[in-house]
This record gives sequence, C-alpha cells and structure tokens, in this order.
Amino acid sequence: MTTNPLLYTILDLGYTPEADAVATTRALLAGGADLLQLRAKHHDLPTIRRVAETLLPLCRAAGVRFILNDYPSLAVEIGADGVHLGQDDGPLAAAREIMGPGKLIGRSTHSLNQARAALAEGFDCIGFGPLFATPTKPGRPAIGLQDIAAMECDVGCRIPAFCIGGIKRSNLASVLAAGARRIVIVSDLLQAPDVQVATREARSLIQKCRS
Ligand code: 3NM
Repeated sequence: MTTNPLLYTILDLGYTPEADAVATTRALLAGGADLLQLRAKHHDLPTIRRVAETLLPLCRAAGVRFILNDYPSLAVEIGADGVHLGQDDGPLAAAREIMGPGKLIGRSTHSLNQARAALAEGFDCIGFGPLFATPTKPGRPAIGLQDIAAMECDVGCRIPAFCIGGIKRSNLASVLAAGARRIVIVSDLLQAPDVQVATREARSLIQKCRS
C-alpha cells in the first residue's frame, strides 16, 4: 500500500458498464492508480456488492486500497479498506462505529471551511472540489483553483487531500500549478480510448510536478 498516494481513481458505474468493470479496473491499476474507489449512484445494493466483491481482489493483488463510495455497512461486510462519505452522509463517528478502527474514511468537501472542518472532525482524507463543473457530479458549482494553496497549507499537510472535479490531463498542469498535490480523475480516464495509457500519463504528470 502506498503511503504517498498521488492519483486516486474511481470506477464509476455511470461511465463503465458492469461488464467492463474488471478490465477497466485492471487498466487503472496497471496505469498506476494509488487508490481505487467504486462509485455507483444509480445501482442497487446487490449490484454494488457484486461488483465490489469482484474488484476488491484485483486491488489487493495490486497493493492498492479499495474504497467504497457510501454504504459503510457494506464496506465492512465485504472487507473494503475504507469508505467515502459526502457532506450529507452523517458524522464521522457514526461511520467509524460501523467501520471500526484502521479503515480509511474520507469526506467530500466543497469549500476551504468544509475542508478544515473535515480535518478537525478526524477524517482520514478529503476530496476538495469540484474545481471545475463536471457532468460526473451534476448540479454542483465549480469552486475554482483559488483556494487550493490555502487548503493544502491548512489541511493537505495533515491528511491526504485530493483535488477533484473536472480535472483532465489537459488541465492538470493548471491544477498542479495552483498547488494541488493529490488528484482524483474520473471521466477523463474512464472515457479514454486506452485507460491504462491515460492513467499512466496522468500519474506521471503529477509525479513530475511533485518531485
Ligand atoms: N465528487 P470527473 S466532483 C465524484 O467535488 C465527485 O465532491 C466531487 O469526476 C466533489 O473527474 C466528482 O469526471 C466528480 O469530473 C469527479
């Protein structure tokens, strides 16, 4: 398991059909994903469980932590490494009670104040965004790049903080130049003609900037 995750990838069933989930996950892992989340906003629990149970061993074999979006109870049942919660998904304590110690619990944050609050509450990591408007999370306004440096200074120096939302290989340089150190990319990788190549490109851009 990497201790310095740079690229957090999400297998989103809104982009990747269940039939392609294994191949796409293999490509994300082979391309250098440091964390992998399963996100399925419009699927039933049996489907999510089935896909999660299929992807988990792939992540284990690659030494990459497997995170479930929402559903702490299911995350525990299947042995996921963690869970990711939105602002409306309740307090950390409730999820920690279900998950037990040692599991990674992340929080979506949409402002500097929310990022600071998530750190103060004790979350293990955060998402910070959406930096740009994105069809992957419709209806949420872009927060722009101007608060990234302050967020990194206050929060990202203490827990892993991943900038997210509308980030693509084509705009990654501007996000990194604004001070981002860790990145989540969803649609730009899942919709790429070659997911493994795209993932490798994204990771090496981040790594180059950070070294
Ligand atoms: N959470 P893409 S933005 C899942 O800001 C998610 O909390 C966000 O997908 C947040 O890389 C987002 O396709 C979507 O824009 C990221």
